[in-house]
Amino acid sequence: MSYLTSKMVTIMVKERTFVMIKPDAVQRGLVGKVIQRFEDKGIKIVAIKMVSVKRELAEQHYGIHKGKPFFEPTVNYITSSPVVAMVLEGIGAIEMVRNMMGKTDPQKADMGTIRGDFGQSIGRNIVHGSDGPDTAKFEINLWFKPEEISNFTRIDEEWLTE
Ligand code: IDP
Ligand code: MG
Repeated sequence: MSYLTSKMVTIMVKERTFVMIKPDAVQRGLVGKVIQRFEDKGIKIVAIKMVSVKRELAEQHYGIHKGKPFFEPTVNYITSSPVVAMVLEGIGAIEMVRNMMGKTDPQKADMGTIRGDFGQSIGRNIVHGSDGPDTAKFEINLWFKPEEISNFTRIDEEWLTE
């Protein structure tokens, strides 16, 4: 039955997601460690750059949170020092990256997740990852021009799936 099938079948869809290594992680020298986790998982970097984020970009990126008490502090945080912006690609990459990041508040994030292992406070939580397919599309377009994204096959890709 279709409703059972939808729960039993793992859908193998290649996705792209936007990931940002936030200013605290750059300042604390964690860029390599955070990227290493994604590479170790078999997730492919298809675009990467360091960005000193302008206020306008930060406000667009966090536009959905406008009016919330943490909006201004978060915009200030993201514009305070450079970030590393990336497009990552892999099967089910959007949810996989969110799971690898852990809960928004590093105090509540499980150990073994990036936020759980490297962070202490919700206002300094190391990393951002798109929260769904529509957000991923919006954020990739916001941060990257099409020509900044590379289409290529990594040599280990055929060993990631059966
Ligand atoms: P997410 O990054 O896990 O998707 P969101 O709820 O979308 O979490 O919040 C966006 C970002 O805003 C967080 O990653 C964090 O940097 C900041 N933020 C969210 N809630 C708070 C808060 O209560 N205090 C301070 N900063 C917050
Ligand atoms: Mg979010």
